[in-house]
Amino acid sequence: MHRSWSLVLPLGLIALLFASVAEAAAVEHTFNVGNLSISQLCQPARIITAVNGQLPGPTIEACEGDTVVVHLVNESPYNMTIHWHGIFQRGTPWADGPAMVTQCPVKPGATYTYRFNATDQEGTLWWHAHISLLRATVYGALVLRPRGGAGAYPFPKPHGEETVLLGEWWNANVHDLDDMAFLTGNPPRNADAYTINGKSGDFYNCSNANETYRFQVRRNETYLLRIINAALNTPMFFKVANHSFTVVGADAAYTTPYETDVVVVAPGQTVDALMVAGAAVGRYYMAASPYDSAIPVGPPFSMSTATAIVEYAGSAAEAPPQLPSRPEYNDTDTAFRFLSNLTALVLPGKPTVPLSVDTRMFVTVGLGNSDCLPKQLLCNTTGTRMPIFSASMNNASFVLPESVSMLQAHYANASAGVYTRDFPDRPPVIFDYTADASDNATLKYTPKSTKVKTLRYNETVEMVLQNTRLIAKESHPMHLHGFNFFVLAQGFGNYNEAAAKPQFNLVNPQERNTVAVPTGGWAVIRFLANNPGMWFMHCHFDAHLDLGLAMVFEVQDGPTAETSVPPPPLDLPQC
Ligand SMILES: *[C@@H]1O[C@H](CO)[C@@H](O)[C@H](O)[C@H]1NC(C)=O
Ligand SMILES: *[C@@H]1O[C@H](CO)[C@@H](O)[C@H](O)[C@H]1NC(C)=O
Ligand SMILES: *[C@@H]1O[C@H](CO)[C@@H](O)[C@H](O)[C@H]1NC(C)=O
Ligand SMILES: *[C@@H]1O[C@H](CO)[C@@H](O)[C@H](O)[C@H]1NC(C)=O
Ligand SMILES: *[C@@H]1O[C@H](CO)[C@@H](O)[C@H](O)[C@H]1NC(C)=O
Ligand SMILES: *[C@@H]1O[C@H](CO)[C@@H](O)[C@H](O)[C@H]1NC(C)=O
Ligand SMILES: *[C@@H]1O[C@H](CO)[C@@H](O)[C@H](O)[C@H]1NC(C)=O
Ligand SMILES: *[C@@H]1O[C@H](CO)[C@@H](O)[C@H](O)[C@H]1NC(C)=O
Ligand SMILES: *[C@@H]1O[C@H](CO)[C@@H](O)[C@H](O)[C@H]1NC(C)=O
Ligand SMILES: *[C@@H]1O[C@H](CO)[C@@H](O)[C@H](O)[C@H]1NC(C)=O
Ligand SMILES: *[C@@H]1O[C@H](CO)[C@@H](O)[C@H](O)[C@H]1NC(C)=O
Ligand SMILES: *[C@@H]1O[C@H](CO)[C@@H](O)[C@H](O)[C@H]1NC(C)=O
Ligand SMILES: [Cu+2]
Repeated sequence: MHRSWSLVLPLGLIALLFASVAEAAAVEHTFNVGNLSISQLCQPARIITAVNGQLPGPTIEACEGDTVVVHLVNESPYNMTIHWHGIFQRGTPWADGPAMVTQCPVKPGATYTYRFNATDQEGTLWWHAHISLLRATVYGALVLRPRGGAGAYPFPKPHGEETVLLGEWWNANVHDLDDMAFLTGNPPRNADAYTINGKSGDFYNCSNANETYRFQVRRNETYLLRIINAALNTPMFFKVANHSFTVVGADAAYTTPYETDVVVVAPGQTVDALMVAGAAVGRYYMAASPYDSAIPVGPPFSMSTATAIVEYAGSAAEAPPQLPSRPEYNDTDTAFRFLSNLTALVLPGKPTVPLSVDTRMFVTVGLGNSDCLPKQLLCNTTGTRMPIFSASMNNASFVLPESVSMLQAHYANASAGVYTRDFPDRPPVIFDYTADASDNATLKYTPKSTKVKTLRYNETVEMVLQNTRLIAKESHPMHLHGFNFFVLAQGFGNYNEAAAKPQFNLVNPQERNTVAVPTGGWAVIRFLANNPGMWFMHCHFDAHLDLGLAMVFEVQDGPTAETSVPPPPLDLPQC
């Protein structure tokens, strides 16, 4: 069975027509990635890289269990890969997408077909480029509805649904920014604007009506907002003036309904929230404003606010919208209250938190310094070892291999020269991770390497993620490919097992693919390694990923063909 419906008909109509179809279907798209000329913020038109001429790119709509097929046609001048963020890719590790981890890039002029099943997940995910900084403009939503359609949600069926993609915009070529960042050894500069569905809204120096996204509602109806943080480096506070939300999902896992008037969403995360259009008929701003958790303060960032307009049917077209109050940029209390209070909606047949643990890891995450690389300018001009800005997990600063992808090396049983199996379970030195006095040159120094942690099929892993004060504390959004994990507990300061264990939620911990480790704090996660392959774990700030805040889990094959890495697809790009 093979229906290319999504290419032909409006998706909303499709969802209605096929809501009662119970069998799995194929959802097929062609993604032409190429140049798009676009004018934003009253700048002269510039050329960006985009899918099918759209910013954000097309939404993929599927039902749980469907097969998703996406033909990537690279018409851009850059190497390209696409990651299906949050999809488990069980049995399809070659379709995960991170460049040089599971595949070599798709070169300009080349094609690659991603094929995977959206099994055992419902809710909101997304897709994005996983190479250079190109995800700044190459991204879109991936919506997974229950088999039975919108009537089968574990909450009352909303009257309407809306995807709300939060992003960042640069008045620059982001690929060049990435190259420059590498050459200078500094992170790329911060964004010029935040965006909602690609548009920055009414509060930038140059704004016009066509740069503000509008969302039409009818009074007293309920809407499901699928909020996705696609920004490269900025966690966001999200509010709608005079409206509150009931959170019902996060990272495509249902949550216990949680009432709030502010949603907090870190890069890589999604939140599904119901909003009742229960205010007076009128116009209200949706606002996305930054949460900057760096202590002491990091590089300057834009304190601006992206807005869109929630417009009630019957409101006077030009009535000035209400603007919500926004949390301060450094409001860690509000961020922590939201992020730590979510719990899973426990449903029959859904996986629950593993109660026994095979492998325990304690992993520091943070910034540091490394020696510059020969290709970098500092080394080049001085000819000596100069420190460059860096980041690491357990003091190992990750670099991607260049000759072959890690999954190809794994499959060919040829890891030599590509990666080593010595990612440590503990940091090399135990110190006061979060104290200002710990920010010394010895502790900051971190060597570059390509280390993996090897797991047996079906091992259960508990990982404590501990942020450090090296250079700055910061809430790093840690994303794991190939799995969801359960978040058992979170807190501030140095992790203290004796104090933390009694607080572990082993009943209904939130299930996620990305956890924002509290700034200067820790989070405890558990997952079941039931998915053979090479799975990237990394900070979802692109600025930190490039600096090496990453590692890879190598999960060995299980006993059967279904539990083993299959042969690569014939069109897998070669380096
Ligand atoms: C795309 O834009 C780049 C400039 O950013 C240009 O060099 C290239 O020729 C363009 N490619 C196509 C196919 O138009
Ligand atoms: C994906 O789903 C199809 C149709 O249900 C099935 O034939 C195929 O084996 C599945 N693939 C994997 C890798 O599970
Ligand atoms: C608007 O321009 C002023 C002056 O150039 C600048 O200080 C301010 O940050 C800008 N605001 C936004 C939202 O870009
Ligand atoms: C957006 O509006 C401005 C004037 O406000 C106009 O010059 C421009 O062409 C419009 N752009 C699009 C894409 O409609
Ligand atoms: C919305 O609900 C309120 C309170 O229940 C009611 O007074 C009002 O008439 C309703 N408005 C519409 C447009 O249905
Ligand atoms: C919206 O809320 C603000 C306070 O946050 C209040 O001043 C205003 O009157 C409200 N507007 C409406 C239309 O309810
Ligand atoms: C947030 O920053 C402001 C200054 O911008 C400062 O006055 C305030 O104390 C800070 N709040 C916290 C919780 O650090
Ligand atoms: C959420 O967490 C905070 C601690 O950060 C706690 O004070 C609060 O009571 C919790 N519950 C709700 C519903 O916010
Ligand atoms: C400096 O860069 C140039 C051009 O990339 C290269 O030819 C030269 O070998 C580099 N020098 C050092 C010391 O790495
Ligand atoms: C840095 O911290 C380490 C570990 O606490 C300590 O051994 C070392 O003496 C410190 N170095 C300096 C220069 O303070
Ligand atoms: C892996 O674990 C799952 C459940 O946790 C179990 O159903 C399955 O039999 C296990 N497989 C192997 C090979 O251990
Ligand atoms: C594209 O990727 C290939 C490896 O597949 C690499 O050799 C080449 O340098 C890359 N090109 C660019 C422009 O990064
Ligand atoms: Cu980070």
